[in-house]
Amino acid sequence: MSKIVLYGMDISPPVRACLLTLRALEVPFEYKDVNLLAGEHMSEEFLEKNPQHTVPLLDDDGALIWDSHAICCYLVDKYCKSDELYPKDLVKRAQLEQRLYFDASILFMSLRNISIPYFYHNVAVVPQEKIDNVNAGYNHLEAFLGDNSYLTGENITIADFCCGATASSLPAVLDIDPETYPKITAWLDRLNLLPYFNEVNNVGAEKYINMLKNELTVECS
Ligand SMILES: N[C@@H](CCC(=O)N[C@@H](CS)C(=O)NCC(=O)O)C(=O)O
Repeated sequence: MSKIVLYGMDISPPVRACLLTLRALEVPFEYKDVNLLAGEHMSEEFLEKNPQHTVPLLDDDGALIWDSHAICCYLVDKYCKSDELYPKDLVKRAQLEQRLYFDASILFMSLRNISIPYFYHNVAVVPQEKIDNVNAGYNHLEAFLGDNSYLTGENITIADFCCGATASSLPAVLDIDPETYPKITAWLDRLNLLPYFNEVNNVGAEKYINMLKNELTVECS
């Protein structure tokens, strides 16, 4: 088997999505910590590997892949004997990919648009509009879940790992009210039943929440 290296930082939701996928697949890998807060992602060595300077970054025997969603798809396609986590059926795959693009462009972005100004520019006052974007993401997620146990049906997939890693970190900026969002709440409880979810995801998510939660205030308009 080829040598897999994942570059990441455990507080990062997209990194945790890849760690969840690797753990589900039981694929051995080496983990290399990249301290974003110390600027290690801007080093010449890292930029040569990923000019977009983001984690996660996967190095699979010299093949460099970044963006957590691309990494998770690649890992299942290459290393999973069954296609349950990322179905080959075209319609199921397209529906799952919609959830991945939703995470990449809406859900995670609503968090990144608040956390990056805070971590890199000490911007602790958050415009209400950015909080509204988080709420809009929650509303979509609640609707996508519908009556299903997981995001694309009754089976857990990489869409749950990607959106779950983000959703469990979003309380850093806005709590998930169980009365408003009962389906998201039940889904996260279900993900918590995975034997590795706490260790692989929640420890980093809690660290992330603790770093942000009491530091941010919402701008009064
Ligand atoms: N869409 C990307 C987002 C990755 C991302 O924004 N990662 C953050 C950490 S959570 C990062 O590396 N930030 C440093 C930077 O953008 O320079 C993915 O899913 O991998």
